[in-house]
Amino acid sequence: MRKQTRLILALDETDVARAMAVAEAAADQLDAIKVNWPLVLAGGPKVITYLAELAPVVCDFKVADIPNTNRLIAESAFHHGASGNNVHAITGRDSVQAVVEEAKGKEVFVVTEMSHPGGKEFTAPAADQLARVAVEAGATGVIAPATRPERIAHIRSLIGGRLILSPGVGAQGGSAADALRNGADYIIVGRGIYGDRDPRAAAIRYARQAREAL
Ligand code: OMP
Repeated sequence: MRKQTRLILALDETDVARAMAVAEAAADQLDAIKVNWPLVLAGGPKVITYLAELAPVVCDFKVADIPNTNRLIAESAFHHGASGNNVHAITGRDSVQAVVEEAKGKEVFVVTEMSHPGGKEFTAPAADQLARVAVEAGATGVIAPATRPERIAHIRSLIGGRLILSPGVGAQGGSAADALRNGADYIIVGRGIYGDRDPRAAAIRYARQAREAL
């Protein structure tokens, strides 16, 4: 993905026409667009192909299955135009490895500690191991929580120069500046942009916050 604005839009808008309008309005402020099940279930996989014409698309399907099933999901996402996929490592190193192999040089991000309150329950205690699996499996980077920026700094210390994508800015209470200053490469913002009455203005605002933090 690009590394210009450091802003990734989480396009979880389920009104497909509005989602496309938001993406078009905000595209020049974005380094990537992340799509998750809500939009893909609403609009079908062709939304990946369409959005990929506007910006690099990361599929956030949080793939978490046996290696063969993971590989099949990743293959389809890449086939439809994704430049990256994310994956849970809780299912084990071989499951992550299968996606890295299928990516053939495209991007793979491993979810570590999750940003919501429940993320503290199971993912936080396992975060160090999950981050190590990301490194050992050759993933591009990890997902780490803007809601707990000190955890971004800790995870950074485990993964060296790999990328950190950080969700939880805006609606979940995290700050762009804190995430980036603690080692995130990108902030991920969903409702803070697509939920705004003026998504383009919101994207400009988050991109400015990112620029001023660096
Ligand atoms: P907002 O809370 O609306 O900004 O959206 C955050 C986006 O990041 C959603 O698409 C979530 O599914 C995703 N996400 C998290 O919020 N927390 C995580 O720990 C991991 C992710 C993710 O993997 O992207």
